[in-house]
Amino acid sequence: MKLYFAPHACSLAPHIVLRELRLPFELIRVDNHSKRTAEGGDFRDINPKGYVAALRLENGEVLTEGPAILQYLADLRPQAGLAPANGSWQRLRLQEMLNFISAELHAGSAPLFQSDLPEAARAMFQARLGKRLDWLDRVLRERDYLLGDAFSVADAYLYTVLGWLPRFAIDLAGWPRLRAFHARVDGRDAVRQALRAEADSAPV
Ligand SMILES: N[C@@H](CCC(=O)N[C@@H](CS)C(=O)NCC(=O)O)C(=O)O
Repeated sequence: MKLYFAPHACSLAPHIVLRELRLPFELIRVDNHSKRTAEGGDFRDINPKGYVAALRLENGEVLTEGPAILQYLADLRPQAGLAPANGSWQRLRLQEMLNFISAELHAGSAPLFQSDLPEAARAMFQARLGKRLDWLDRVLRERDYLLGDAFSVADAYLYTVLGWLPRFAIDLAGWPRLRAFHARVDGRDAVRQALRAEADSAPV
């Protein structure tokens, strides 16, 4: 398997999960501006949508979209418990959470990466993000991880997105349970290894 990634982008979530599951994989860096890959090709030949993450399987199939990749990986090693069984009610709870992170946090924060975003729009997106974080902070009142007491692929995704907040001048101090969650996940071996590998990867 090959994971196409850009450092600190949303591809960090499947990267963490690959390491949590101890699956064999190759990490291929992508320059998100030039769209060149470390293999020397044009990334749009791998994912015509032009964005990471993309997972190339041994059979040549390329899977894109974070929530789909995360569930595919978890199902390769169901005994690791990173996703509830397909068809179960709890699996729907996972999908509910992945969609929330994808649509409300990930897509909701994307405009804030633009330095030329008008101030009024920036304030509006920040306020909306704040409401979503309020809800998550309440969810974490009763549990250490999004689905309960155990780490799941949704936690890898949430950890990744929370890591962007300082760039938007959003301080997790305002959401103490989210801050504790971030610190908890940050200490996992797979997370430390993934961050180190991304930092050590050569620019394309
Ligand atoms: N819907 C996609 C969004 C992926 C996405 O936003 N990727 C960003 C990095 S976090 C990217 O590669 N952006 C570069 C671009 O759009 O040109 C998913 O959930 O996987």
